[in-house]
Amino acid sequence: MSKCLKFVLKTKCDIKNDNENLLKDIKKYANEIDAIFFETSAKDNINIDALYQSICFNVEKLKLQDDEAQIRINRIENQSKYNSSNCWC
Ligand SMILES: Nc1nc2c(ncn2[C@@H]2O[C@H](COP(=O)(O)OP(=O)(O)O)[C@@H](O)[C@H]2O)c(=O)[nH]1
Ligand SMILES: [Mg+2]
Repeated sequence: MSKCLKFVLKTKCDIKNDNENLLKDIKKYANEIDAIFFETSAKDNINIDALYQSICFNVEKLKLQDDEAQIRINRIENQSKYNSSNCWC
């Protein structure tokens, strides 16, 4: 099963924005699509490290989940092999 991580970024957050609802709407959207949200500024170096750390951390987490899922699949497959022949040989 292929999985993907989703990130929503409000970039250039150093720039003041008068639209008070904008941030709320972006966060709501991120939440709706199950994405991780960051406000970043390349210019002022805000949350750039945190963003990359989050990517690495969450990729590792996904890989671990995949490994655990594979172990469960192997267990089920081995179990059905045993059931069909009633023998391991
Ligand atoms: N104020 C501000 N300007 C930025 C930032 N990042 C990029 N820019 C400016 O946005 C313009 C487009 O740059 P680009 O690297 O293509 O960024 P993109 O707009 O995110 O694709 C350039 O004039 C950059 O100097 C930021 O974090 N803050
Ligand atoms: Mg660009």
